Amino acid sequence: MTTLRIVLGDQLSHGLASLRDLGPSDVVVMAEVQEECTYVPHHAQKIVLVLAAMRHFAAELRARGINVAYTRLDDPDNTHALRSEIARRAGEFEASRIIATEPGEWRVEQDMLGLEAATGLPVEIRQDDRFLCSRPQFAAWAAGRKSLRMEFFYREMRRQHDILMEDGAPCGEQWNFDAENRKRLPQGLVAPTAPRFAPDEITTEVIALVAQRFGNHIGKASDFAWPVTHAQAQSAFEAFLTQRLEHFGDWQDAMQDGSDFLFHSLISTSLNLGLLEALEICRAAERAYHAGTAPLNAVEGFIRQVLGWREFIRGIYWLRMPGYRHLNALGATRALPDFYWTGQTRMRCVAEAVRGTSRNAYAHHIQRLMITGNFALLAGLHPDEVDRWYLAVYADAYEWVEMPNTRGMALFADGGVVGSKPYAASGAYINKMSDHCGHCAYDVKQATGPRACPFNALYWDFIARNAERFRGNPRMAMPLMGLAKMAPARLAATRAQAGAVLTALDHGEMI
Ligand code: FAD
Ligand code: DLZ
Ligand code: SF4
Repeated sequence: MTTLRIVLGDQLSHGLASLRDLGPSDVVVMAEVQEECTYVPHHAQKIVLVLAAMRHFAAELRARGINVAYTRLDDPDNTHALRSEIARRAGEFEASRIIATEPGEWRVEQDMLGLEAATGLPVEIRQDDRFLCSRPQFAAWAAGRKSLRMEFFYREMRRQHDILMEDGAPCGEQWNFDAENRKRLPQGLVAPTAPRFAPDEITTEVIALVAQRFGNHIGKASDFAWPVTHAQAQSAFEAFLTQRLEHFGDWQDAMQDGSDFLFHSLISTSLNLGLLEALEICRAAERAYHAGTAPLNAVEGFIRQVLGWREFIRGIYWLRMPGYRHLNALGATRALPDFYWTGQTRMRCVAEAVRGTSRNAYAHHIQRLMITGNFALLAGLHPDEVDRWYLAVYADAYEWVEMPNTRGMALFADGGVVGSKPYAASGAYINKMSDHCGHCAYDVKQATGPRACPFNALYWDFIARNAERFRGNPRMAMPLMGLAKMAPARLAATRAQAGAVLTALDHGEMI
């Protein structure tokens, strides 16, 4: 009686639900398949990351005496889709049943749900309890609420898991210290270097495979340096705890020309693969606070990202899929400009975000939200195209986390499910939070004229063209008031400038 135990590319946890109660004749099935490597044109380093981590995990399972049927990308028998690989293994091992763990993507879950019909075997799909809030728990929390706000969800998670709590109240008598976490970086400040990992033999082989097969994808496989094992992920996280957590809060929203990582933790690639555990991470950060090695604004800010935002975003994805992937509340239609792939733009802030993205398959949150995301929002880029880009270019991108962040938080295409207002900003915000403008061909103080920062005109054009939509939203009252106060001639000139920028975009001209 052989049971197939399915482990997908982002399910590399030894405690995974589908790996529990393994019998001696059970077979773990893992498969590298072309379909998963190409359903969007993933960054070369993202493919290396997933395949190299999968190979290391399979080796760890085998070292524990577990039988693993592992399909490599270049195996001649590879059918190159997850469902057909599982069906092939079911026949090969004359399996009597299949056990899987909830996939991270709706598309893959549809595949798993079709397995019974494809194989004629019973299929059990177990809850993915690596997440701290199950899908039913989130649905129960959401039921009957008029709006779903992360902040209230987060407080419940803090209480439920007893994190940063003292006698039933939040540590520091405040749930959220965000107001302290919006500082600009002091000039000349150099962030500690984050550890990068030299490829071993397994990873080197994957790098060569990816370079050969996906050489036309964005990024260089040979620059790969992300953690691919539990041990590497743990040491990367410990370096964050001891060297960067202390200032995580202060400079969480800051950007610096030439700096790719600043004080961010860089744990998303490992967390999302299953190389780190969310609860462990939060407890370790909490210990740093109690030990006095990191202040509360940093620790609370960090824990809110993992316990709050990460779980909330996943909850929204499963609550609202499959309809969520079609939402386009602002009716955005424009094609994604080429500079999202090439970085060829005179807008320094965008060029820097794309440069880091291309180099590392990484950009930090504010670059994703307030630079590339903000530009996409203001310019009215189609959410399908923007989603495809974010899903492709970041090493931590899986649809459950990418889509609500992109379509919801950055583009407001969900009409206010993830956030209560669009994160729209002019150049002034970027100038406040970074030193990019000092290196830019454009002048951040100008809204019209040949050197005017494109974000300025696009911002006012965005507010003006959506004014009716935003009228009933109290959080949009300030920008609408600003719009109303603008002299008609100035508004007309600003909107004409925006029109010229958008026309240039449509014609593929350099901006
Ligand atoms: P840190 O800044 O150090 O934060 C710590 C951890 O908190 C992260 O590793 C992550 O696990 C979690 N976290 C923080 N913010 C969020 C959030 N908004 N949603 C979910 N988790 C969060 N994150 C992904 O993991 N995958 C994605 O595909 C992804 N796409 C995004 C797309 C857009 C448009 C935006 C605005 C954000 C996206 N994020 C995504 C969220 C966030 O930007 C990344 O998690 C973060 O930049 C990863 O870097 P870090 O590990 O250094 O994070
Ligand atoms: C992202 C990715 C890539 C590039 N390759 C594979 C693969 O070869 N095999 C696999 O099982 N998973 C891969 N993944 C992850 C999947 O696309 C998808 O995100 C997860 O299966 C969802 O749980
Ligand atoms: Fe970006 Fe405008 Fe500043 Fe240039 S001037 S870096 S385009 S915000």
